[in-house]
Amino acid sequence: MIIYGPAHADYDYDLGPVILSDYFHTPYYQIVQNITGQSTVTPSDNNLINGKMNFDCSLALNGTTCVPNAGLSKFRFTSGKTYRLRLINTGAEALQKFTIDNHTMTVIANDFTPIHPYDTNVVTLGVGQRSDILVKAIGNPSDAFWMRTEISTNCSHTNQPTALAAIYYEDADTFSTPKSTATSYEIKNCTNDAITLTEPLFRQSPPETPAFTQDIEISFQPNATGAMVWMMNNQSFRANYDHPLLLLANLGNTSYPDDPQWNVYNFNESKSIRLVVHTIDPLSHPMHLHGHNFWVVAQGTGTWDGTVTRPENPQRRDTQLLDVGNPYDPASGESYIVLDFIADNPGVWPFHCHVAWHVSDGLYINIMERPQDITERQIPSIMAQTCRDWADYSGHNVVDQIDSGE
Ligand SMILES: [Cu+2]
Repeated sequence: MIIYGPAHADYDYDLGPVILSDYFHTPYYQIVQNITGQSTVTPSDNNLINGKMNFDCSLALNGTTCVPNAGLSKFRFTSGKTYRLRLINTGAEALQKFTIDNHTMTVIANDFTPIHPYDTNVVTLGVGQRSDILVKAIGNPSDAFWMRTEISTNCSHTNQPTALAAIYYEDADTFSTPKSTATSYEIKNCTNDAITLTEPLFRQSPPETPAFTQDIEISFQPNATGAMVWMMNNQSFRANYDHPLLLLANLGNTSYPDDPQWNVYNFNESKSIRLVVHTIDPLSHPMHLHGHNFWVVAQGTGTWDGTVTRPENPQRRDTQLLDVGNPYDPASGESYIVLDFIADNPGVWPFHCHVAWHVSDGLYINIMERPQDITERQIPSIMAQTCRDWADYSGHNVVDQIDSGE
């Protein structure tokens, strides 16, 4: 779905969504079964732009699905015109580095939050992140160039990192193969661009001192049964399908002492909330909050010293990459992000890593916001009917919950 908001930067044509995604030949359910509770990784088999990229199926594992020569996505440019591309990382695990040979890109929005435009030769997108960019067609009418997205192998696991799409100018032969050279860029870490660069167009400042600050440590460690799982503050999430938290909260039941694995953080009537999220583990995490855009008031390595970046108008978005930590440097090897938001949306909101295998292994908490107001909300009757249908189904069938259930 595209929402056409007012444009704050001029362009001639909207090319619509450009979907970047890692791809696995092994079916999703099978991968989840293989990784849940294990410390194994499943590298992706390929990388796609708008669902396409060729593949040599002789390299595919036996018993997996593989379609050779799926072809490449193709785009048309007219010399001198400016194009808007709506980049989306819809993948399962990959951190994407998006480039267009010979072209500079102008980033105008992150996660649908308009920002003051800035130029870059590479756009970084963690799973679930979106960036709107403008590209000026500076080539000649007969030119052809590669559009590329590369899975960062420093930050993700893949056997084939490169996805290509072709851009043909108005007089180019659309059956030709572009001969352009890839943009070189430095991979320094597994974060988004510096938050000093990404300033929202519409100014909003978080409260100087949030009403409540929650520290959250992310770690990968064995649970009580020895399964390797992701934890937030030493607790891994596991859903109970029979007890939807929003329904319980709506009925006034907001404390679950027997079920620590529900990972509920009840912030009660706090008017503003700060999450200080940190890890020493050597993997990066695109952290996503439902129901809000948060301010990213700080990111870095070591221990946060309390400094807020551009306090009058910090970056706002709904998914932010937490960099890799360095477990060999326990004194200063942590990475952190600090996220502020206003508690203006009563509900029970997931805050989780967007990497599919991490959330399957429990990297997830529930943020309970203004529970008093939740009890006063009317839950639509279709939801109650869904609960009755579920009770009927699960009463007659064994439900195989192979992962955290998020
Ligand atoms: Cu993660």
